[in-house]
Amino acid sequence: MKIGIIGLKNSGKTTVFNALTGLNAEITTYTSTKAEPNLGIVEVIDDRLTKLAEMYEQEKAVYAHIEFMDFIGFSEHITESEIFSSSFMTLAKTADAIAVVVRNFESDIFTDTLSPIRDIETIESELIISDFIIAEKRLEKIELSKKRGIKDAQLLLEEKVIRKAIENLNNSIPLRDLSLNNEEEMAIRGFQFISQKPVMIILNSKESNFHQNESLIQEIGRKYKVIEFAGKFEMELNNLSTEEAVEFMEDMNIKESARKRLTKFAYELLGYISFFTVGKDEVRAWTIIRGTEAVEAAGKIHTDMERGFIRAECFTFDELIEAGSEKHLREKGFFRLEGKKYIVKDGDLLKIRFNV
Ligand SMILES: Nc1nc2c(ncn2[C@@H]2O[C@H](COP(=O)(O)OP(=O)(O)O)[C@@H](O)[C@H]2O)c(=O)[nH]1
Ligand SMILES: [Mg+2]
Repeated sequence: MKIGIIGLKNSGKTTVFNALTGLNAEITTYTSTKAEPNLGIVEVIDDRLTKLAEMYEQEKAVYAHIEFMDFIGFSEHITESEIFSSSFMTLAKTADAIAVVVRNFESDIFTDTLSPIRDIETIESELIISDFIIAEKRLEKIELSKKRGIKDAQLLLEEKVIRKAIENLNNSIPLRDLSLNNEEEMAIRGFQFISQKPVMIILNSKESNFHQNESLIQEIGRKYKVIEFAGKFEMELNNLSTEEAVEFMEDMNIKESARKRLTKFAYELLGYISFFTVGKDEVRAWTIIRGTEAVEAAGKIHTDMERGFIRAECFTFDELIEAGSEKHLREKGFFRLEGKKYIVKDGDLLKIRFNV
């Protein structure tokens, strides 16, 4: 999973990026001219997989990964007409979800007043404008094609969706709020519209008022999924020993690390779940979208497993814990054989029987 971190300049994107990744990317109070984003890959530590490694006596546990991309503050650097061609948009398009870091701390470096709501609106309109430009350009091309006599069903469908998109964007409605059926969705998928991507707001609060922003969070929450960080504080935790960090977190009433909180949040936002496999020499977590069928999940592991799928041997992590071991679990009759169409659940352990 790839998450693109965006936001206004000095909102704390790099700080949050560092807090999440444990990396030490440069924090600047000035406009960086660096066009390259910071990239960081982190493991999704899932305690269930840790437990499985222990139970099956496997040394190797392969966790899922999340890739974070930290961009420069784009609205300051890129004029509207440049957005589409910019390296920013090209990269942002590869993200599965967008995390918008919003400033909720005061500092001398800002001349404007503190207003997270205003900043969210600014970012949202940037995304909308960017998509609007792309959609308009596409519509011009479609009209040209039609003049040249190309009028196949696919083109007409695309035109319909693009017009619908433009109408929405014109009314300041992001494309993620546009309801499209499967066909319509497919017709514009190639454009990777940025306002269509799932979005989460990271409210970056100062240490002294962290956890005291209920009404603000409620207000943002009416439109967006929102999570609160104390970015600077949480970044600094990375420099402490584990014991010290735990103590500091307790003081701030932070129960889990920024990374863990964001991971859970992102999985929820994107509708992702995990299933596990126990192999010869590793236990492993796999990420799939909720609602995925067993045969498709098998394909995640290996295309041969999808092609030659026979059955999935299946039980849940909770059942395994309850039984105490796989042997007991079989005795208790928790062990299931599922077919291709079985909808894989979060926490399932799968063994795919296949034949190619
Ligand atoms: N007080 C406070 N300052 C922060 C916080 N997050 C970032 N800053 C400061 O804001 C400035 C810009 O941070 P940076 O992460 O570089 O912002 P970016 O431009 O969005 O990447 C730096 O001086 C940070 O120390 C925060 O949560 N609280
Ligand atoms: Mg930065």
